[in-house]
Amino acid sequence: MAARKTTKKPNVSAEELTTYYREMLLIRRFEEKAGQLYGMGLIGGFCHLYIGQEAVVVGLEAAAEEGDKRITSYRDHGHMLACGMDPGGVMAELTGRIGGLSKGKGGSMHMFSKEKHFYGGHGIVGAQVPLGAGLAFADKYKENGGVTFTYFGDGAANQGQVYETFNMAALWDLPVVFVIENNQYAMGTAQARSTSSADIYHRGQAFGIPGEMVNGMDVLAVKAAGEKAVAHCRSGKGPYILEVKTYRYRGHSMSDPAKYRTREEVQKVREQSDPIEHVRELLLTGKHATEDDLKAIDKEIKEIVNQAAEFSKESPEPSVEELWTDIYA
Ligand SMILES: Cc1ncc(C[n+]2csc(CCOP(=O)(O)OP(=O)(O)O)c2C)c(N)n1
Ligand SMILES: [Mg+2]
Repeated sequence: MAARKTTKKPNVSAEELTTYYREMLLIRRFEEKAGQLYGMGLIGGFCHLYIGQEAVVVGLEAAAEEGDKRITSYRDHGHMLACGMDPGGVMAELTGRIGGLSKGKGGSMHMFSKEKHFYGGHGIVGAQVPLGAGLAFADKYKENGGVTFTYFGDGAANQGQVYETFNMAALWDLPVVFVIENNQYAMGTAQARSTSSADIYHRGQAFGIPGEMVNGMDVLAVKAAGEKAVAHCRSGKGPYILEVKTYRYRGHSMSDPAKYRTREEVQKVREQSDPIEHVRELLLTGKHATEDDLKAIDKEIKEIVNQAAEFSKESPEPSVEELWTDIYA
């Protein structure tokens, strides 16, 4: 992974940096708490944590405008928190309670928000990619200037439907940013074992879709690349690909013992490239914040997450009648 560069002083305000710090920390602490609740047996089924990847979604949300859409895979808690969905509603969905965003009937992989333009939450690898292009098609048809962020993983990038989608998105100049969250593993398979080329974003070339590689451990780099991609899409030039190089610290899901990599590998990334530590350093060295300021933010975030966890335990399970609501028939 590209090493983080902190030598150049970034042109960014204290307020902006603090916002990114807060948003990334919320995702990290939320996910840690979800991991704990899972361990306690309060969350069942699949649960895929986003720890390590926080800068990807926080950087791209900073490049989005009101009305833009987002759609992603099952590793979706970070995306929901970053677009402003309620942490209590997300956590209560994880515990399968009525206060959850899908009334406790969807779980970790199946949450949506019309208000925040979040279209899921998809358990089938790659399924969200054509759906993302469909959302962009609707925006283009309605001429509303919207852009859709369609997130998928390095493993999903080897699926055929991704390339059928690239073809149509390019053919119709759809305003969609394809975000490849390259965390370097697809379940237990390292990228080099599954993927013929080192750079996945190159694959857009066959369809005339421009793209670039981005350091996904640097929220400012992600934001800058996101702004460029969004400007491209919004100006009517069609899709854009961002391959965001990142890393997940935890296993694929809560049931993964992660035997396919060493502890040292994970530790090295944590020590050398952690996205939250990066912003923390920028805040402290730029004298934008003191240790005490950051401690106060940490406390505030912990409080939000604790409240979300309390709500997720106190909210009742859905009643049997709920089986007959929110269905097509
Ligand atoms: C069509 C389909 N095939 C296989 C699976 C099982 N599966 C779940 S996640 C996954 C790996 C996906 O890896 P990647 O796209 O890199 O995303 P990440 O989990 O790293 O975020 C696989 C094979 C599935 N859910 N759907
Ligand atoms: Mg992956």
